Amino acid sequence: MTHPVHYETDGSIAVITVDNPPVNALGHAVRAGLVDAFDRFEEDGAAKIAVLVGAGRLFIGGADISEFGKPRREPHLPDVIARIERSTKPVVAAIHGAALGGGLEVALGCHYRVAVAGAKLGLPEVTLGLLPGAGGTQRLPRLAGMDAALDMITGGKPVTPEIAAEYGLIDRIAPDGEARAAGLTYAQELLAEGATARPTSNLTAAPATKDAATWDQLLEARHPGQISQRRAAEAAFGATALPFDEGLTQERRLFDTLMESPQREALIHAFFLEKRVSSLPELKDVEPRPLDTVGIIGGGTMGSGIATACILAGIPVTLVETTPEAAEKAHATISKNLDGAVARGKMSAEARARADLTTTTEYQALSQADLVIEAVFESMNVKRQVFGQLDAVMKDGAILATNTSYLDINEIAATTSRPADVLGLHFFSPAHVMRLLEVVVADNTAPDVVATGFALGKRLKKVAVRAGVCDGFIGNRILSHYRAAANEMILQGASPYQIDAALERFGFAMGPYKVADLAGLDIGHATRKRQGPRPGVVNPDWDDRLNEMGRLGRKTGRGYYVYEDGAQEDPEVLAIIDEVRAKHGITPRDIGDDEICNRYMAAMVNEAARVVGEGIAKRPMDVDAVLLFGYGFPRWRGGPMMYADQTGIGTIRDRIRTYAEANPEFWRTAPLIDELSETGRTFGEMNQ
Ligand code: T1G
Repeated sequence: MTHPVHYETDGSIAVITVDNPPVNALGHAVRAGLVDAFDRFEEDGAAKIAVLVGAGRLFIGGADISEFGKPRREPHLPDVIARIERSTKPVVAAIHGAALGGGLEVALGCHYRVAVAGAKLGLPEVTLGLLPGAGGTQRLPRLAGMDAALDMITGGKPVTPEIAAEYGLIDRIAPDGEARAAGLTYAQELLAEGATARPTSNLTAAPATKDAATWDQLLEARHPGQISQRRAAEAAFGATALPFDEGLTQERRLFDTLMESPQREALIHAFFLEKRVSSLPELKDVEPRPLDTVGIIGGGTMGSGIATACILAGIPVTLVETTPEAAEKAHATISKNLDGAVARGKMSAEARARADLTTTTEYQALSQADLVIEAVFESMNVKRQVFGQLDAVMKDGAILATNTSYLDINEIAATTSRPADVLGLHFFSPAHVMRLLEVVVADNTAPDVVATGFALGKRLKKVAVRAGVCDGFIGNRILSHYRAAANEMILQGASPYQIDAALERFGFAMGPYKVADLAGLDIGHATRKRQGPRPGVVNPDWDDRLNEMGRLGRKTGRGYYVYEDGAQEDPEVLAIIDEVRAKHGITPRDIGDDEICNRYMAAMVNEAARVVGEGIAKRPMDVDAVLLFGYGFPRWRGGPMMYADQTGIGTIRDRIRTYAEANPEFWRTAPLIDELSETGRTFGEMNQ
C-alpha cells in the first residue's frame, strides 16, 4: 500500500496530503504518517507554512470505524492533533467534500481553515453512539462558542461552509474548484500578512446560555434512552469549566465509557448495515438491466409515492390509471409531492422543472418502459388482470414488478409468459420518504432482474433488502407476530395505551396501537380476515368492534385514540376491551412495562429467527435493516437480532418457554433460537 500521507513543498509552502481511499479515514497508518509529516515540516527550514489537504473526493471522513472495538494503536488521534497544533509554524486546513468526526477535529487542530463551497463539516459521533474523542468537544467551543458547539456536537449534523464561517469554525470559503489551490492561495495571503501559528486550545470559549443541567434534561427528552448525546454535552461543558488539558482528559474518559457501551455497538452495526444489506455476494458479477424509464400502474397513495421517488431520482415516469380523472388526480398528487420536496430542499428548482411525468389511461404507453411497477388494489384477481395486460404490451427484457405487501408473487408471475422477469418491489408508505425497499425474489426471478431491483433501490437512495416469498415477506410477517403478542397482553390485562407507552420508552418511534391508527384499522382487519384463525393467536374482538363502529384511526378522527389536540386515550375503548375479556371469562391482571417489552421483543425475535431459518431473509442483519428502516425500531438498539445478541439468545429462549406455558401453540420456539442457544453462536456471527 502506498504511504497514505504525502509531504511535498511548493516554494516556502509545505503541502501535506492524506491519501487513504475511499474516505481518507484516520487509520493507524494515516495517524503515523501525519506525525512524520509534521515532524518533517518542523525540520524543513525552507517551509514557512503548511497546507493540509485530503486526496480524492473529500478532506477526511473521520476515524476509521472499522478499527473500533479492536486494541487501539499509537499514535492515538488526540496526540496526532496535538502534534499538529503545537507546530511552531502556521498550518492551514484546506477542506473539500467532507470533514467529519476526527476529520473535522484534525482541522480544528490546525491554525487556519478554508473550505471549498459545498463541503460538509460535522461531528456525527453521537449518531454512532460516541462523542468527538479527539479534542472536538474542547476546541469547537473555543472557536464557535458553547451554544453553536453544543448544537453541532449533540445534533451530529454537518453544517455548510457558510454556517461554519458564521460560527468562526472556518476563516475562508473558496468559491469552487479544488482544495489544494484554495489552500495555497490562502497560505500565500497568510505568509504575506506574517501570520503565525494560532493554537485553538489557547482560545477561550464563549459560555453557554443554558446550563449543563438544562442541556441534560433537554437531551434526555430529545433522545429518550440514548446516552451519547448527554455524555457529549457533559464533555463539552468541560471547555468552559476546566483547563484545556483537564477538559481533554474528561473527554477521553467519557469517550471510553461510550466506546464500551452496547449502544455504540448497535449504532455502528446500523451504520454499516445500510450498505452491507444492499450488496449481495451472489449478485457481485451480475449486470443489472437498463433503468432509463419506469412505468407505474395505479396512482393511489403507493403508486404516486413510488412515482415521486423515481422522479426525485431523475428517472422519467409514465403512470397509468383507469380513467382520465384518476390520471389527473395522480398527476396532481405527484406534483404536490415534488413541490414539497423543493420546499424541504430535497429537490432543486431546476430538477423540479425537468421532472418527467406522463399520466395516461393507455397501457400501450408502457411499451418501451424498462421496468413497470404495479401498485393497484391488493386483490389477486385485479393483479392477474393487470399483469396479463402488461405481458401483452411490454417489450422483451422489460421487468414486471409488483408492490404487493403480501400476495403470492409466484402466482402473479405464473400469469405471465415471462416469470423470470417478475419480482416484488415492496415499498413502504410514504414511498418517497420511507427508506426501506423489500426486493422480493420469486422462484423463477432471474438474477439480473434481482440485480436490477437493487440497482433501482440504490438510484432511489433506499435501503434495499432481499426477501423471499411468504405471507408478509420479512417485515409484515414479523409485524403480525409481535402485534399478536401485544393483543394477547391486552386480553390478559394490559391497556393499548400502556403498551404503546412502554414500547415508546423502549425506544420505538410509535407504539403498535398508534401505528395501527396511523395505517388504518381496516388494513389490519382485512389482513386478519385474509389470514383466518392462526394457532394460538387471539382474535382482537375489540379491534373488530372498533372497525364496526367506523373508528378506523387517524383518518376517521378516532381509533384506539381520539385525535383531538394530539392522541387522547379513550375510556370507551377500555370499556370495549373489558367487555371482550368478560366474554372470554378472563380476569385482567397487571402487566408491568418490563413484561410488555420482554414479551413483545421475544415474539419479534422468535418470528424473525423463523424468517431467517426458512431463508426468507438471507441473514439476520437483513431483518435488522427491515425493522430499523421500515418499522421504527430504535436505531440505538441496532435491530431485533442485535437486541437478541445483546440480551442473550438463551435468555430470549427462556422467556419464550415461560410464555409458552400459557399458550404453547403461539409460543413455539423457532429452531434457530434453540440451535444458537445450544451452540452459543450469535446472530451477528451468522452475518459474516
Ligand atoms: N471509517 C471506515 N470506513 C468508512 C468510514 C469511516 N469513517 N466512512 C465511510 N466508510 C466506508 C463506507 O462503509 C464505504 O465502505 C466506503 O467507505 C465509502 O463510503 C475520533 C471517533 C464520509 C460522507 O461518521 O458519512 O471520527 O461499502 O459510500 O457516499 O472523534 O462515508 O465501500 O465497503 O458512504 O462518498 C466519524 C461516516 C467517525 C463519517 C462519504 N465519521 N461516513 O460518503 O461514501 S467516528 C463518520 C460518511 C470519529 C472521532 C470519532 C460517509 C462520507 P464500502 P460511502 P460517500
